[in-house]
Amino acid sequence: MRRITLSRYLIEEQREKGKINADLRLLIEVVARACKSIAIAIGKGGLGEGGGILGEAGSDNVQGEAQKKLDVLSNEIFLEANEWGGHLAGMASEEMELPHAIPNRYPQGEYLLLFDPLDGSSNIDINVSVGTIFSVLRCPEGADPTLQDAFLQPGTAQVAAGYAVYGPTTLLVLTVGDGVACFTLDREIGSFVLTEEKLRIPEETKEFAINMSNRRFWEAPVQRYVDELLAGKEGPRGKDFNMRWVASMVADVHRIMTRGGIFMYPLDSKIAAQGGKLRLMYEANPMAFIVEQAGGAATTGRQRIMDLQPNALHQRVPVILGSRNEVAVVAGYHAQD
Ligand code: AHM
Ligand code: MG
Repeated sequence: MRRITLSRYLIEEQREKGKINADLRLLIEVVARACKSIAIAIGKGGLGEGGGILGEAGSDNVQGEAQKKLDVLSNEIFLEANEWGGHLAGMASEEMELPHAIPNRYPQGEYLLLFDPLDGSSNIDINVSVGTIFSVLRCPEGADPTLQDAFLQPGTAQVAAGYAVYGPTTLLVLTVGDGVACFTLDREIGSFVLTEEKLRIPEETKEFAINMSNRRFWEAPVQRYVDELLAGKEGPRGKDFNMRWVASMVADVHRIMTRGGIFMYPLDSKIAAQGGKLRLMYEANPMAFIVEQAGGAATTGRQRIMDLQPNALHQRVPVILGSRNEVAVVAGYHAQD
């Protein structure tokens, strides 16, 4: 069997398909290398001095959430890896209030990189899958990449997006707008190797993912939709549904990429003032790009996620994504509301 490493895949996307240029190829390779370093750090767990890299960092991030040592470390790994290559104009991270300027001593490139270095970090201490999510935009001509305005582009402007899942195996799932490919980290040779060339999300599903403890705070269309799923065979949907919730978006989305399903973090009255739970630029947009490239759909309930015009770097939005037909049912209930 032909063994295709990430490097070879990217070279083919560049040379044969003309989908990416050399700078974007370098960018993705550097991101993949950073993900490998994060995978190694996570694998060390509680080993080492002072309980290793598990536990609290003793600081809060820009959203006022307590940071874990691994949140801080993963963020540093991403910044350091991506500063010097000359492919980036700037970076923005879920963990930092403001965009990170590329130091003057390095050349600047045309791309902007946005990332959530360690998503689902409340799962670190219980040894459940966590992940990294990233999104790539072009820096608009004349824009200042040290200011957030340069980054406030709709999801449709993304040129690449991906996530790494740090689970029993480390996976990298990637789109450059040419379908979605999945790579598995071969730990013996230290390379990501192509294991799935064109991921497709089944249009139909019998599985849903939502944090049910928020049920009483949801809006009416989401309550109606989930109630109908729970009613099973005897209800209006006429079939039984199964529920899964890892509470790690990357793990939940990866399950949907693999066997279908619908993932929802809708608006609820507790978080209405902040617009939702998940971040548009670091979570919703990259996942929406990946899901759509695999034949699925992603909406806030009222609007396609990738069409949203962002108004702030750390903006939060409702997220409903996955198997296309199920997402259409929920969007339909919102339209009737
Ligand atoms: P984080 O970026 O602070 O880790 O938060 C995002 C995570 C998602 O991975 C996950 O889907 C969600 O928060 C879980 O939320 P909850 O704990 O409310 O179920
Ligand atoms: Mg996150």
